[in-house]
Parts: sequence; C-alpha cells; structure tokens
Amino acid sequence: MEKIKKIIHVDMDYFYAQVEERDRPELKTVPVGIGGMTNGRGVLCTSNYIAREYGVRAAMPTAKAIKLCPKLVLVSPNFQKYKKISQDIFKIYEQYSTKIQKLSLDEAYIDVTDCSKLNNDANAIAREIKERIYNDTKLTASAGVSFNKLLAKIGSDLFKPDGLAILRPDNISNKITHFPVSRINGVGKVTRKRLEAKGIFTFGDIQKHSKLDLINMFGDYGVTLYNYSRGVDQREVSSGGARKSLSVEHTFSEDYSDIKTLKENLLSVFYELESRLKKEENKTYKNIFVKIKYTDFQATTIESQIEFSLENFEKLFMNRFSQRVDKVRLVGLGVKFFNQDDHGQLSLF
Ligand code: TTP
Ligand code: MG
Ligand code: MG
Repeated sequence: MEKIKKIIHVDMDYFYAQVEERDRPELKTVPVGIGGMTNGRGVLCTSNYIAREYGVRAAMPTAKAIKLCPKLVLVSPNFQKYKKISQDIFKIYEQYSTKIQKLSLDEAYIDVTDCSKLNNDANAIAREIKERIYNDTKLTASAGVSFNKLLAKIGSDLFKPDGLAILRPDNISNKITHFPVSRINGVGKVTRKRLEAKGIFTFGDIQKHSKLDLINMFGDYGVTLYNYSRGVDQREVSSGGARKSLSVEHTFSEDYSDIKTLKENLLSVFYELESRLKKEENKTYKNIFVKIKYTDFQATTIESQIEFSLENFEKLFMNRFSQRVDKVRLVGLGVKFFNQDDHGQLSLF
C-alpha cells in the first residue's frame, strides 16, 4: 500500500500589504491597497483585510477600488523587498524537506512525509514553520496540513490570518461536504457559474453526481471534480517550478479570412483552453493573449490584461485581425500566469 503523505501548504497573509504594515505601523488601522495609478490606470496587487471589507481585492483596477473605498491608502509595491522576504521564508522550508513546490512568492507546498524532525508530526512541523517565519520576518502566515495537496491548500485558507488547519484522512469525504465548490483549486468564476447553474454549490452536491454524469457535464475535468469532492487527490509535490503560460492553438485544415468561420474556430479553441486551464494549479493569470498565423506563416501576437472571457478574446482577435485582413492558418489563445518574475511588470498597468 502507498504511504499516506504528509503535506503542508503555507501561504502568507495579505503578503505585500502585511509587509508594508510591518514597515509603516500607521497603516495597520487604515484600508491599504498595494499598487499605483498613473493617468487613472493601474491595478492593485493586493489589499489589507480592512480594505477587503469594502470589497477591495487583488487585481482590481485601482480606480474601482477607490470608488469602493474612498479612504483607501495606496502604497507602491516594493518587489525587491518582497522577493528577499520570500527567499528567507523558503530557506526555512528547506530545513524540513527537499520536496518543496513554489507556487508564488508567498505560497508553497512542502512534502514532509519523510521529515525526521519533531517525530514526523506534520502538525507540529507546520506550527514550528509558522513560528520561525514570524520570528525571522515578523509576518504571519497561514498553513494547512493534510495528506494531499488539495486539502492542504484548502486548509491554509480556512482560518486566515495566522491560521492553522489540519484535515485528517478519516471520514474525510463526509467532513468536507459543506465546502463551497470555489474552494477547489481550479474552480474559478466561469466553472463556478457552470456548476451553480446545475444546482451544484458544495462538495456534497458534487458527490451526489455519478462520475459519468460529471464527465458528461465537464469532460475530463469531471473526473477531477469527482475525486476532489471526496477529498481524493494524487498529485505529487513537484519542485519543477510554476508554469508561466498556457495556450491552445488550432491550425485549420484550410486557411480562412471569413469572420464567421474564424469566430467559430476561436470558440472551439476557447473551450479547449478553458478546460485545460481548470487543471492548472495556479489559477491567477495576468494576461490573456491571441496569436494569429497568416497564410504566409507570418505570426502576430496581441496580449492584454483583461478578464478571461470569450468576448475579450474575440475583441483582441478582431483588434489584430483588422490590421491585416487576410487568410489565417492558425489561431492560438492563451493566458500568462501571474508569477514572481512578472511583478515588475504588473505595476505598469
Ligand atoms: P495571495 O496569496 O493570493 O494574496 P495575499 O497574500 O495578498 O492575501 P491572502 O491573505 O488572501 O493570501 O498573493 C500573494 C501576493 O501576490 C499578494 O500579496 C500580492 C501578489 N499578487 C499580485 O500582485 N496580483 C494578484 O493578482 C494576486 C492574486 C497576488
Ligand atoms: Mg497570501
Ligand atoms: Mg498566495
């Protein structure tokens, strides 16, 4: 039999904002948004919890955030500072395991199945990691401890800030029935709406459907939903590094320039991209992009920081296609994920 894994997921609390509060304590009592605004444009990297009470969120246009919360104090991000802190935190993790999967500057899975410290008590290890993070950085983190990645990640989010949750394997499928589907890694707004349209709001609701039912509704992803809703997840903690982008391309059997056919093709590429995206670990994307390859093999790409939707992909496509109306042999759609290398660019928007 396979050994039961011990996995810890750690995520810093309101990371950039907490760092700024630490360094400027007067910010602790006011709503804070990390990000700037130039000529009325710009998006927030994150916000502190006071600002979140007003609905102010990461990736929200700064102008909108100010509308929601006129007293919002804007602080420019200092990516070098966050990166340095992140490095310090990851050095702590390395003392407990070599199997560490970095999801972003502030977030990681740590597989402590074979950790010899603290009698291999994963709960105690997580507590110690949190303490050491605090001692070294004066920042709080939240952690989830469980026997797979899905549940460890859900756990770290349960009692934020400064939380610690342990989800044990016994009777797990019954213990998670009340969780909303949005707790599943990969279920974003689009999938959530599709699930809700079918009356599926919680893990328990998913459990009521057969595997076949779910496959009919969601394709391959239906199997994942079937398993996750029961707390089953076989994914390994892999230190391979986060994927930077995901795209789907279709080369047509014939080259087209007629808009209707192109849009139909765009639609099918879109659906495939959407279904592949659902399998992605890190669902925070930064940009969406469209690639067009013309009949003469000249390729062009257009990218923008706008919401992931069919309409927006069409808009980007038309924007570029209108510059050169010609026969197209390939259309690609994709997203670029948010990761630490992008931080410098994010502030440009
Ligand atoms: P998160 O861990 O998603 O958020 P958070 O740490 O601010 O808040 P929480 O307590 O809910 O975990 O992201 C970590 C940091 O990454 C965040 O502080 C800022 C940055 N970030 C962006 O710059 N843009 C984004 O869209 C997101 C989601 C995060
Ligand atoms: Mg965080
Ligand atoms: Mg995070």
